[in-house]
Amino acid sequence: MKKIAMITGATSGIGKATAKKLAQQGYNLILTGRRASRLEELKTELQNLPIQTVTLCFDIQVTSEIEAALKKLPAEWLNIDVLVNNAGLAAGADPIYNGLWSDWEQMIDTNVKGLLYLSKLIIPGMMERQQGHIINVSSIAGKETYANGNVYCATKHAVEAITKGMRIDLLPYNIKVSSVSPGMVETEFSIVRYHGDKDKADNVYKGITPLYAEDIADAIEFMVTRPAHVNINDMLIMPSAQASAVYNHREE
Ligand code: NDP
Ligand code: 8X3
Repeated sequence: MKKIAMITGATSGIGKATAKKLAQQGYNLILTGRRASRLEELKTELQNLPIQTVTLCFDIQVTSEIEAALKKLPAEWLNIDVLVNNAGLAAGADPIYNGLWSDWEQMIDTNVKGLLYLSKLIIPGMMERQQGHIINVSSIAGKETYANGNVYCATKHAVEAITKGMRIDLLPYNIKVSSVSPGMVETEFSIVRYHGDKDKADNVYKGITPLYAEDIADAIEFMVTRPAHVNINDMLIMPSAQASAVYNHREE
């Protein structure tokens, strides 16, 4: 019987790259995101591999959407072995006195509340089966705070605390809890952060070789392929040209 991995935010970036890696590892996949056409494209891309893929289209900010999507899953698909809580975003990069309520709400509702809602629905099945692995995608922003990062950093600091809390509470149930904490990864992240301003987004990676989504997918693949007695608590992964959230070395 193949293992099942659910990956949130699989329509782009780290989630999409992780889906491809775990497909190569032989996992059956539940792929989620809001953009249905992207989910279907990825499903088609994976169709030649000897795995099965189910797509669930929902906004992780909306509990009723999550519940309705999970209700559509056939019972055997509810035996989720690996949950990768990846869906997330930064919205805006403004000093605290200029931030938009709507950006703050979107980040908190997605990165914190969405991760919690979905996890709460998946964890009981893992507890019943006494088996599971949850991987939360955090960030260097979960460990450091930088200018204009205020609320995004707060959400990722929350992810760090939730990860540690989950690990403690799920200890008796043989459920591993890990996090992966990347520095700069070139995905759609900065385009989303700057509300579609491609020039601003390109500037983020100017003069630097950033991480690519596949680098983080590699780390997640490593985590899920450790023996049963080994848990990788956290991996902090940076581009070689980035020493911290604020120190970068850029070529002219
Ligand atoms: P992308 O923008 O490329 O991907 C984000 C994914 O999250 C998309 O698949 C998107 O799907 C999904 N998503 C966003 N909002 C929602 C929502 N409301 N409901 C459901 N799905 C949602 O960025 P990344 O791949 O870079 O980001 C993935 C994770 O990695 C995020 O948690 C981010 O904070 C974290 N991270 C990113 C870093 C970077 O530099 N890129 C560094 C450190 C951490 P859709 O729009 O289709 O709903
Ligand atoms: C995304 C990376 O540097 O914007 O989490 O915090 S950063």
